[in-house]
Amino acid sequence: MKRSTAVKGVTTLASLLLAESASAEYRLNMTQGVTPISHDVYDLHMTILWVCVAIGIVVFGAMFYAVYKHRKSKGAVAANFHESTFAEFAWTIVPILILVSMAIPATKTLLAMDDLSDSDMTIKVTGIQWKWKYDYLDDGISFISSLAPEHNQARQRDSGIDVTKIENYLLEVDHPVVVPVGKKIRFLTTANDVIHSWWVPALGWKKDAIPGFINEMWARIDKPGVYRGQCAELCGKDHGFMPIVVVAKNESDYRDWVAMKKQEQADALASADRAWSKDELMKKGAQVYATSCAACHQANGQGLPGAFPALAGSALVKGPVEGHIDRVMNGKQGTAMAAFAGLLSDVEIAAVITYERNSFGNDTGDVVQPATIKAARK
Ligand SMILES: [Cu+2]
Repeated sequence: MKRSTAVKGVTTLASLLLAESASAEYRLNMTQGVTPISHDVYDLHMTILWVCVAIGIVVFGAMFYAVYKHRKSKGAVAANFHESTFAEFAWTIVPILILVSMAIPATKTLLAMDDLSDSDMTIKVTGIQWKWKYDYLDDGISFISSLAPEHNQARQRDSGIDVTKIENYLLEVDHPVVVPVGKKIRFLTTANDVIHSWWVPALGWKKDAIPGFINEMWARIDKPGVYRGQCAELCGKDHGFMPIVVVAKNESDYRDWVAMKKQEQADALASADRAWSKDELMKKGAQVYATSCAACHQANGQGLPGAFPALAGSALVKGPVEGHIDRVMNGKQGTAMAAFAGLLSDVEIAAVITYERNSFGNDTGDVVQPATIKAARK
C-alpha cells in the first residue's frame, strides 16, 4: 500500500517535471533585451565574462601545470622566490590593469543608465500589495494593473483549473502598460506600503519601489512587442502574483490607445454623477472585490483567521454604512488594510461596498451610491 503510494508520487512528480520543462523557457545566459541600455548591459556582461574566463584559464592552467610538473614523486624541490621585486610588482600591477580595463566600460554603462536628460515622457510606477499603479504624468492617464482575472481564478486553491493550459500563466495582467517605441521614457518608481521592485528583464534593469522614495530609470524600446516581468522584491503573501506587462506600440497606435484611455476615464468620471441600480453596483462590485479585496479577505469573504478578518458576518460590514465607507477609503493604521480612496474611483468604492454589504450571507440591503463616496472625499 505504502509502496504503491510512493511509486504513484514519483510518477506524478516525473510527469509534472516533464510538463514543466515543456512549458518553461530555460535559458543559461542573460537576455539581450530590447533597449540600448539592455544591449550595453549584455555586452558588458559578456566582456567581463570573457575576462574572467581568460583569467581562470591562466591561473588554473599555471596551477595544474605546476602541481603536475613539479610533483614530489619526481623529486621536485620548492623554489624560493621570496621577496622577489619582480613578482611583487607583477601581481600588483597586472590585477590593477585588469580592474581598470573592466571599470571603464562598466562606468560608461552606469552613466548611460543614469542619464535621464531629454526624456520624452514620464510614467510613475507605484507598487501596492499586490498590484501596480501607473500614472502617465504627461498624458494624464492613470490606472491600476493587476493579475489577469482568469489567472487569479486559476491560482486559487482547489480551483480545478489546469494551469498548464493557461498561456503565460501568472504573467498576464488586466491592464498592461502601453508605451510608444523609439521614445525615451522616464520611469519613476515608488510604493504605497512595502518595498516592491519593478523588473522587466527585456528593459535591462530592475528598480526598487520604496515607500517615501522616488527612484528613476529610463528605457527606449526599439521594436513593438509585449515584454513581461514581475515584482522582484519579496513584498508579502501575493508577491508572486503581481506581474508586469509592457506593450510597446508604434507612435500612432500609442496615440489611439491614449485617446481610448482618456475617453474611458472621462466616461468613468461622468458615470459617478448618475444614480446606479443595485444590480449594476453588485456586478461592478464583484469585479473590484476580485482584484482589490479577495487576495486578503478571500473570494468567499471568510478572510484568513489570524491574518485577515472575515467580511462574512462582520460587525463593521453589517454596521452603519459610514463606518464601512471610512474603513475602505481610509484603511486602518497598523494593519494591512490599505486606504483605497486614492486607488479606486468613486464608482468602484461605492460598488465594492454595496457588494460586500450584500454578499457572503450579509444581507443589509444597502445600496451605496457613487455620489455618497464623492461627498465623503471632501
Ligand atoms: Cu511586490
